[in-house]
Parts: sequence; C-alpha cells; structure tokens
Amino acid sequence: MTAITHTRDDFPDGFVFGTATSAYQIEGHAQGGAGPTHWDSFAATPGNVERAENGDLACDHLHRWEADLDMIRDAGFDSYRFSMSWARLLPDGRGTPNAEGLAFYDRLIDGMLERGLKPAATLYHWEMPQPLADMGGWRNADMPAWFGDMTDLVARKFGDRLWSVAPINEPWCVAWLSHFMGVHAPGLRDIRATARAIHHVLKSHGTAIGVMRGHGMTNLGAVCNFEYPHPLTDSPEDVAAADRYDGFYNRVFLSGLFHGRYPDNVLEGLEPHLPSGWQDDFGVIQAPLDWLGLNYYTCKRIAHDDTAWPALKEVDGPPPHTQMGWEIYPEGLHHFLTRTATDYTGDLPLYVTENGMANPDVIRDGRIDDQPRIDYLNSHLASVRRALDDGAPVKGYYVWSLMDNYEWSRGYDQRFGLVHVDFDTLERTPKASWHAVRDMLVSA
Ligand code: GBH
Repeated sequence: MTAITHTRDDFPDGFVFGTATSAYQIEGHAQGGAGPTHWDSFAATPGNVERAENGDLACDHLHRWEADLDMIRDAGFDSYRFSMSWARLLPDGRGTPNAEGLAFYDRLIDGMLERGLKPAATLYHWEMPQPLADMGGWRNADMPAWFGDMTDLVARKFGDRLWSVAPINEPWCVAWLSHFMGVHAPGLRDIRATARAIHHVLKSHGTAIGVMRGHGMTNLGAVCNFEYPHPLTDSPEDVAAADRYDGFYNRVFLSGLFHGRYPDNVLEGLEPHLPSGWQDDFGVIQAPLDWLGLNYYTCKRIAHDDTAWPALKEVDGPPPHTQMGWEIYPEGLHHFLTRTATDYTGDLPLYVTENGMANPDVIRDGRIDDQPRIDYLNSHLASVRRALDDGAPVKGYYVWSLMDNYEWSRGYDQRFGLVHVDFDTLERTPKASWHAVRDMLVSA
C-alpha cells in the first residue's frame, strides 16, 4: 500500500486541511422535525434516483454526530465543512424555526469547537424547503429575500461561532444540473428556468453576504465547482465548443461574482430569459468576499454539436475513471487555481473546498483497501502544491467526503468516504485512505 507522499511541512504555515459533507447526504432528513424538501419529492418520483433511494435515514448523523466528529479530529483535520439544512432550521422555509433543529446545530458547532475543529458552514447544499419549491424555488424573484431571512436566523444563532461561511454550494449544480439537465431536484430541462436560477442564486448569495456583514461576521466566501473542458480534437469547432462550455458553466459565475457582468458569449444565449432588472443586481451580487472555494473532481471531453444547445456535447474520455465514471485529471485543479487568481480573484485566498473520488469497496485482510483514493488525493495535492509554487494563494484543502453518504441521484452505492458506512447497520469503518490522511496530518 502506497502512502500519501506529502506532509504538512510541504504546505505553508497555517494551511488548513479539512473534510466536507452536506446535511441531506448524511443527517437523516426524516428525523428531528425537519420539513419536506424538493429532494424528498424528486427522489419519490420514479426514474430520478437509482433505486428511488432518499435521505430519510442516510448516515443517521443526527444521532451519531459525536462519533463522526471524533473521526474528523482523530484523522488530524483542522476544519470541518458541513451544511445546515434550511428545512431543518425552518420547516416551512419561512416563519417558525424548529427548536430541535436549532439545538442540533448548536451542539454540532460546539462539538467542533471542543475538538479544535474550525466550523466551515454552507447555508444551502441543495435541499430546498418544499413550500418554497412549490412557489418556483430558484425561479422565484423573492428567493433572495427568503434566503436572506434564513441567513439572518443563522447569523443570530451561530454567527459568533462559525469560522467561515459560504451561502450556496456550487451555483452550477443548483442552476444547470437542476434546471437544465434535469439530473437534480427540481429536475427541470428548461433554459428559462436555468437563466433565472443562475441570477437568483447569485443575488441570493450576495444578499446573504450582506446580511452576515450586518451582523459583523467575517471570513465569508463563495464555493463554485469547475470541470476542465478538453476539446475532443484540435479542430477549430471543437476548440470553440470547449471554450463555450467554459463560458457557460465555469466563467459565468466567476464573472458575475468578481466582474459584475455575464460573459458576452453567454449573455447571447441567456439574456432573453433573465429576470427583469437583472442589470441592476450586480451591486448586491458583487458583495466583497474574504475567500473563494473551488470544488474540483474531473475534466470533460467536449465536441461541437449543432443539434445541441449551446452547440456542444460531452464525449467519454480515456481511463482512468472513478466509480462515477469520471475521468481523473489532477492537472485541471492546478489550471483552475492559477487561472482563477489571474483572471478574477488576484490575491484573494483560495480554498479547495471539495476534492475526492468514488471508489467501490475492496475488503482485504479485514481492511477496506481504497488505494485508488489514496493515489487520487496524492496526485491532486501535488497539483495544489504546484499551484502554490506558481503563486496561487491557496490556503486550504478539503477532502470530499468524511464518510460514504447519499450520492444524490446515484443513491448509496457510490462511495466517496474516507470512512466506510454499512447502510444496514450504519456502522462506520475507517478505510485505508483515512489512515493515510492521518499518517500525513498527525505528526509522530
Ligand atoms: C459535489 O458536486 C457536491 O457538492 C457533493 O454534494 C457531491 O456528493 C460530490 O460532488 C460528489 O458528486 O456529467 O456525470 O460527468 C460535484 C459537482 C458536477 C462534479 C458533475 C462532476 C460531472 C458529472 N459535479 N460533474 S457527469
């Protein structure tokens, strides 16, 4: 078994190592007084999720959080990136809070602090309260106000104890994957809904930042996901298609957040569908940030395709692939860390807020052997190290994920964890990768 070849000393002083999860994927949403969400209804509709699995019980983190936090501390991590479920805080999305939910996050945050873990919170990791989804969810122009009110509750209850906060996880997934590709709740395939979601997500983000600043909170950021677009061939058509992919899926969000506009080639396709008055919202959207988080997993092979919109298609790339079928391409992480600093963020601190892979279990001598994950983490840490050498101000790196969990429309058999979860007994078993991380992080 090959270890992780990096040590803490390879990274700058104060570099933060962490691991990440999200509420719906681990907590057990049917418990503890949370309200229904659009993920529950999406999962209940046949054909949306493999085996129609949902987050009702998930990892039962709601009742096992102390042992879960112990595993984070014992691996030597400095920080835990988690999310709060809007529908657990406010079962109807607005109105009366759920006292049990507030008490849960109160204990969870204190539990992190007691263990010396920096709490890095996300306020929306995809489970929209159903009553708000019924009113159009991200398509509704009132969403920024609703999101701002929820953020105000979080700021008042927990603001003094959160180390960092990002309002919304991965605008790309919330907008494109959920409203254009139909793969995530609410499962739409509609460019108008997508354009409105893009804009309302960014405006909600900026509104939440403003609310938290009003409470004196600091270390506020945004978390975006990036996929590296390889042109399938070096034909001018494929090169242009990959560039289009980059504009629509990667640059659109950075451009909104940091340049206060949408890229011209993207705007051509989206402008007819944007909500009225969109041009006036960039003052809110561009609220100054303290850091940017990048989630990075894979690359794409992009070809020109006249029959599709926006005139491109994704083609399977060469191995190695993860269990999800995603191509492994560590170079892409270096690309986005360096390019984002150069083109958008300058010396703003950058964090890799998610990186990891799904890998099927191999049990060997009673241990869970996930050598491919160790190799994946190793090669991506090398990519981070090279980005630092090239001047990118990277301040931390989070592994997705602490433990196997509900992998959205792929259900429970895609295993992203450093820790194995038996979904019959809910027993946790650290995998070889958890031990490899501990060997890297815990000094002898
Ligand atoms: C993250 O999103 C999420 O934040 C997290 O909740 C999730 O569990 C984790 O990833 C693992 O999936 O067209 O099939 O090749 C990652 C965003 C978007 C990255 C889709 C990979 C390629 C999908 N992902 N993308 S595919």
